[in-house]
Amino acid sequence: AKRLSGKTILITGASSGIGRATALEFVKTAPDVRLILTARRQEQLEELKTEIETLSGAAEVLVKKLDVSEPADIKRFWAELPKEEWKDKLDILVNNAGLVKGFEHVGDIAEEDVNIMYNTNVTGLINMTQAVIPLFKTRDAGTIINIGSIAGREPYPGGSIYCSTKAAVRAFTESLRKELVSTRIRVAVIDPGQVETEFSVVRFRGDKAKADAVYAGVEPLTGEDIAEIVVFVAGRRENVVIADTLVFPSHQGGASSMHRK
Ligand code: NDP
Ligand code: 8X3
Repeated sequence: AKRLSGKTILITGASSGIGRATALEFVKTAPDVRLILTARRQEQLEELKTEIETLSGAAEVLVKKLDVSEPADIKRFWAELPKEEWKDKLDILVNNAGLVKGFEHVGDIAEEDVNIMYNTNVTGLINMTQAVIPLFKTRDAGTIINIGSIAGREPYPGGSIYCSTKAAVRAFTESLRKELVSTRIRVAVIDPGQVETEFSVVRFRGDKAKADAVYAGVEPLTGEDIAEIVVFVAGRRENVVIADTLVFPSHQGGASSMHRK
């Protein structure tokens, strides 16, 4: 808690699921954190800000609408972010924004779905990272935590695009960590297995019944479970890098190894 006290943390995709839970977990761990909460849905972010301010009077929260899949929007975001108060103070970036669309097989995947997954999960994460690296290098400090997935390690049929985006996150993260070995900047990837969030509702394009079926007879992880790990990774002594973490619920042994009751 002491190590995270007063830290400035930027979270992408904070409007739901893991990102939202991560914001709350940082505040529970260090009540005086300073959070920059971003996503496309501003209303959810404003609600989260109110919830955080009720939880801790000492937390500072800045809400910013940001679509990471749009390079121009990322540029606008950084240009508008108050320099001395927020940008120059940034300590931690959590690249969490991401999504999956559909289960179609190669040959049948809509171009729009390919683009939204790559532009969000890969290009968005790269662009956000490129924006903070110069800041972190100037201070020879900073932590980048990327949310990957078991899907990046174990590709499955019907997941060619999503799985390959998460494999890209993994490779990008590893190159970056190696590029930064002469610095004090930390780079981590956390790969969750099955987590119940809005993830499957988005995958099935709003079909709640299909999304619920994904979690029938199993006990998935919650956003809070992953949030606790993000905050743990961020809160280690500055010389400690928890480089790589794979997290399953107990019924899961791999992307397609699942025990159902
Ligand atoms: P949710 O759908 O609940 O949350 C996804 C978040 O990403 C939302 O806040 C959404 O906000 C945001 N987001 C999506 N597209 C964009 C965009 N273009 N720009 C900015 N923000 C965006 O799912 P999860 O919490 O589960 O997902 C979080 C991360 O965890 C993702 O990277 C996902 O791939 C990964 N993951 C999830 C697993 C799971 O089983 N749930 C397992 C392994 C990894 P908004 O719509 O407001 O923009
Ligand atoms: C989410 C995990 O296996 O449903 O990243 O794609 S999986």
